[in-house]
Amino acid sequence: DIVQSLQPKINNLFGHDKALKKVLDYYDENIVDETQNDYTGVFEGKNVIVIHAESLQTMALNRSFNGVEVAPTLSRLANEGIYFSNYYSQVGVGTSSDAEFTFGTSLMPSSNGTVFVNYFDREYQTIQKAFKNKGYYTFSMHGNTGDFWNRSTMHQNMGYDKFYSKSSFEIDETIGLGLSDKSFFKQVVSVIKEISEEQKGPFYGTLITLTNHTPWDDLELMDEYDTTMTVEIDGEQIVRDYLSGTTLGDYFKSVHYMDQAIEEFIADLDNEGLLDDTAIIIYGDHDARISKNKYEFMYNYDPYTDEVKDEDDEGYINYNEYEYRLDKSVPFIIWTKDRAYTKEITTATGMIDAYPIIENLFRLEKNKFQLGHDILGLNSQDNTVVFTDGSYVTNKIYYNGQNGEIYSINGDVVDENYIKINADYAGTLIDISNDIITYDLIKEIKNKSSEEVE
Ligand code: GP9
Ligand code: MN
Repeated sequence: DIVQSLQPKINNLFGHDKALKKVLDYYDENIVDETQNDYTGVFEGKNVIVIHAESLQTMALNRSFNGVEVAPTLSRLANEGIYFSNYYSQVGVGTSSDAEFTFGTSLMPSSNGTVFVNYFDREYQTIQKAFKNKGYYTFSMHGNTGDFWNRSTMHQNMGYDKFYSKSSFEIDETIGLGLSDKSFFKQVVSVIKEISEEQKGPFYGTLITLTNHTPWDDLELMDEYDTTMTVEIDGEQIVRDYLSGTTLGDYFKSVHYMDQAIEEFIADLDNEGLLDDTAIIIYGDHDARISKNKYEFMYNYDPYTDEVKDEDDEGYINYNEYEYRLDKSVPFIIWTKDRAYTKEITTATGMIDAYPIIENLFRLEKNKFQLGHDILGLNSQDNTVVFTDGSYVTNKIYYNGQNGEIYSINGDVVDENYIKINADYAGTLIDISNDIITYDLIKEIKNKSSEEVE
């Protein structure tokens, strides 16, 4: 009995020591150095508004129906700003909250449970704290209750000075899960105005949208967005209503609504004089969880026959598992009103890279624990984006961590070594993150190094 009851304690001790050694060795070999490149400090001192866009996927941008774009504002911001068009969310079961975590810490989310719920009492090195250290006032805003994903606790832990949750807003219009994005953004502008008047320094604020959350079945308050396709058959114009009522059709309507909400928000900020010295950062938090067969239908629908093409038909798209996974890419946009930096980055980039990129643009103090890279400033041509299940994507291949399958993205051939080095790297990032999270190692390592200094 004694052995039995002591076993978890012994394992934990042993696990801790092993984890600490592994993490210290990793950072010894991968020192996060100061960098200087074309983008260092170019946005230093500007206010920051981060829009955490619920379920926004890249495939919704630059897509039109009947000549009208699904997301004209987001597409415009992407074209006018710094746009990562090959960017991936790296969430685990903690979805929205994992996106906030990876974006804010440059670590992978936990593989066992969810950081926001299970590891909320650990110390993390966050982008919010880094902005605070530069004299920024930090806040977050979201139309849902503060206890959802344990945000009230975790937003404080991450270094937000204030979290404006549901109770801070007037719930005057509800769509889907709660307060509509349009009402939310309208109300947010006046609060940001107050903040900017009251605070002496700049601000860093995260706005978490809500309306574009699955299941997109509450569309009455949204403008009618027409997802039909018109074709001419025997001189007659035929309208094919092939997507209405389907998950993808409803999703596009909902994204169109979010796009309008963001368009109005940016116009309102501008009217209040809040846009001139502010960088707008937008990311899709994770894919919309729409099943593969819906995409297959959309890509292979033939409006002339009103049927779905099969392998023998001309123009048939073999939409395999990997095309589907690549379609889960989400946008990452950094935009300023003066359009000072316009650039599309096609290098595979992950959400853990957001912090190092922003850190460089705003000249923040280096986060020594970051696992991501400054893909913008370092101008990488190839990069490895790791997913929580050990899969990864680069500019050349998608590697399935579950069965070892390789998908060549552009027909590139890679050698065994490339596959192995990246698979090891994926395992390392996942292990280091889990060790840090489970054993609260950032706190311990920081304490150790300050003791050494003394
Ligand atoms: C809820 C919202 C959705 O407040 O952020 O979370 P999700 O279901 O996407 O993880
Ligand atoms: Mn989400």
